[in-house]
Amino acid sequence: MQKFDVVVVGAGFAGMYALHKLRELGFTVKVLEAGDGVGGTWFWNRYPGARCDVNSLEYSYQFSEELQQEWSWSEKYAPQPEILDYANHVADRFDLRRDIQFSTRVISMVLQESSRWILTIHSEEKLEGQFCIMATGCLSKVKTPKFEGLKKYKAQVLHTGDWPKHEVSFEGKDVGIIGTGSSAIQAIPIIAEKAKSLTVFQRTASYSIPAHNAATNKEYEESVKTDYAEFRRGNSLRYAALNNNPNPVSALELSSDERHAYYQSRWNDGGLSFLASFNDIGSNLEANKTAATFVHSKIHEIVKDQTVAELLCPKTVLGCKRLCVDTNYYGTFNRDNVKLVDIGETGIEKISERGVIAKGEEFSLDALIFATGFDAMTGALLDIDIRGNNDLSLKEKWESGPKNYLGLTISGFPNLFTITGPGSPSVLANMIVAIEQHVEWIASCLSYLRDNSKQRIEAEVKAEESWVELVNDIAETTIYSSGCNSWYTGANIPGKPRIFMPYLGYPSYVEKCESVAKQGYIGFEIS
Ligand code: N01
Repeated sequence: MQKFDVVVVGAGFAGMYALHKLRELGFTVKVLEAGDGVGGTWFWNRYPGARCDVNSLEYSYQFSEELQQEWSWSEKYAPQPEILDYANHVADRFDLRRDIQFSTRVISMVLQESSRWILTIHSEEKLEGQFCIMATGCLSKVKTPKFEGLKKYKAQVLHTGDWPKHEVSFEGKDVGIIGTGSSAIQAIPIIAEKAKSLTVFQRTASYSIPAHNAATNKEYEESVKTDYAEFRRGNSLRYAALNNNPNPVSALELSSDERHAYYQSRWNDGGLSFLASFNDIGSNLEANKTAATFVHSKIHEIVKDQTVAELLCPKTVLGCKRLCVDTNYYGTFNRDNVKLVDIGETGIEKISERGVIAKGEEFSLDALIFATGFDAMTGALLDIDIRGNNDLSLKEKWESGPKNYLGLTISGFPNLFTITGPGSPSVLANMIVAIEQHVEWIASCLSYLRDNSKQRIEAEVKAEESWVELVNDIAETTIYSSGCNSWYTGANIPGKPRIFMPYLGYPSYVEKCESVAKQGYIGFEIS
């Protein structure tokens, strides 16, 4: 059996950096990756229109000054193929592939008395690691609803989160898409241009802000690159580690005309910074309503058929489900070949041999796309049979929701780390920034253990309980506790325990992680 200091599961941006960083520190590392290439999210999500909605100059690694200086993004919001190229470039530039085993799915992980982990992969081959790092991603286990009749459906079935590598042609086809979250909102305008017809099955309308994507502004790029480190430092002090130009003013302080004008300027700028228009959109429902009303007015302005416009207007709290960013999403519903079927009240009845049955009608389709999202944050971890102290499985431990310490470690599962796990800023921060912070914290922790001749680290139950309470208490002060059915809370998966998973506020999170380390890893048992 091959033995390593560290086994990393996943070769997305988290696993790649973990490998680089730990190898640099002299640890022996093996990365196991289910796909046949690096890139994680950007490897699997190849649907038409997939792109990042964080500015490219921010959605990139900062650990290497040379890398961030030499790489140039072609657009403000990079398209999926370019992000995948970047991931491949990083893998080559830092010679990562020699320590990554591709096409390898981890089936189980069992803790030994020695506190080392034995991992079994699909071929039943086993590997041993003193430490394991789960870099399995927050949005990597796709969710396909179990619609009656799906198995009998004869034509093409696709999922945005597991899109084929080859180009899929929709030319001359009647296409259906289920879901109107971020993935669908990006795919719908592109598919509509190609397909004979596109039927969109919407259960809950989403708020979407125009991206106003454009070629990279070279002057801006140069100004950032003049002092990239300072640009990154400034971003790391912001709530979501994004350069989103937060306005420190309450939405309720302005007159309605002033507020509208301000929202309009943010709408013109485009993108996620719309959420930072005022300082209380995320915490005060009345303030939030002003933002929602503004977006509703834009939808009614863009969409010609006012009945369709009204159906596209979300009735939920803005930002409670993740805000979407689009290019011509609402405008696409003005096309003659696009039909909106609102299934909010009735759901999808079933799938027939020919297509979808909803609202008593059969929609005959040549291709059916699931844009139905993911079993987020915990799905990929619980897919592996992970067994810690006394053979306790992670599934049992998290039966009523994920519990961990710092979003990084789990009591009962020593020597195991989760990158961007539940209980950490992860999906509510710039993911790459959150990933680098986690990798660096873990790397320092492993170096500390090595320098002090220690073999084992485990979160204390008490520290874990306080952490879970803190994550929930913070969420309670925000609009996230307003009860919408978001994947942040597990509400998109039938039967999944509902608990708000991310930690809100990147800077305070980092402070806490650093303070724990400075105090000799307080809250951990080390031996
Ligand atoms: O998934 P989603 P996604 N019957 O869960 C519907 C990131 N991302 O893949 O809301 C009918 O958001 C569901 O309806 P409802 C980003 O963080 C980023 O789009 O549950 N419909 C919803 O409309 C994002 O949030 C980028 O009522 C069903 C949709 O399917 C996350 O990934 C791009 C259904 C799922 O939406 C996930 O986005 C893409 C059912 N049984 C994704 N089940 C960028 O960076 C589900 N739905 C731009």
